[in-house]
Amino acid sequence: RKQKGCTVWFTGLSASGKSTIAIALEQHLLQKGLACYRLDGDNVRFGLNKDLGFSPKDREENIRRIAEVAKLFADSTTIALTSFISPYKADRELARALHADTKNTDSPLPFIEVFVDIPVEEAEKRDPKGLYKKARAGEIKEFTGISAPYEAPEGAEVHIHSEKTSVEEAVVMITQYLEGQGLL
Ligand code: GGZ
Repeated sequence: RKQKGCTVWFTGLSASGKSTIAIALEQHLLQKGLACYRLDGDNVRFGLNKDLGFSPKDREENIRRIAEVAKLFADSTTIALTSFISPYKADRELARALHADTKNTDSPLPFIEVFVDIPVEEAEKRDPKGLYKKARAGEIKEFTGISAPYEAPEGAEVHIHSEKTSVEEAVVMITQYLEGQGLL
């Protein structure tokens, strides 16, 4: 049976666990023999988007380009996994709309939004890279959750409460959703 492509779009605060879950999901899919590709800050913000910072305009352009690239992977029948804060509702809606738009692809491509939900206090307690501390000290400006907004999704296909859900459980939640949609 031919694999279908789609984009699994993670959104959530820094230190919410998005990348950890995306990596575990990628491992799970690869073990099943499915083609997938994970886009995250490490391979995008240092390459394609190295000209962009964290102003609202730059985040918008960051998300727009990532959405276009994810869509191309999905169109190639790969499962694209994206792991970016994507704090603005309008930018996520644009990413979704691009996947539905058939101007540059044969058919609409499924877009699955996964909200990795964590209270900002909890993310700040985790602070694995010390970024929240720097943001509180004013050393990082416009830091999401501290001095820049995070607009929580309302209609995410999968909603993971990060403090109460293990990485393995999160992977099961997402794969069950994808199976239900006939995507796995
Ligand atoms: C938020 C920032 C900022 C600011 C640097 N605000 O925990 P991390 O380090 O590894 O993940 C964060 C990453 C966010 O980049 P994204 O491309 O996902 O953001 S967005 O979707 O909003 O465009 C964090 C680091 O970059 N970082 N400065 N000011 N996160």
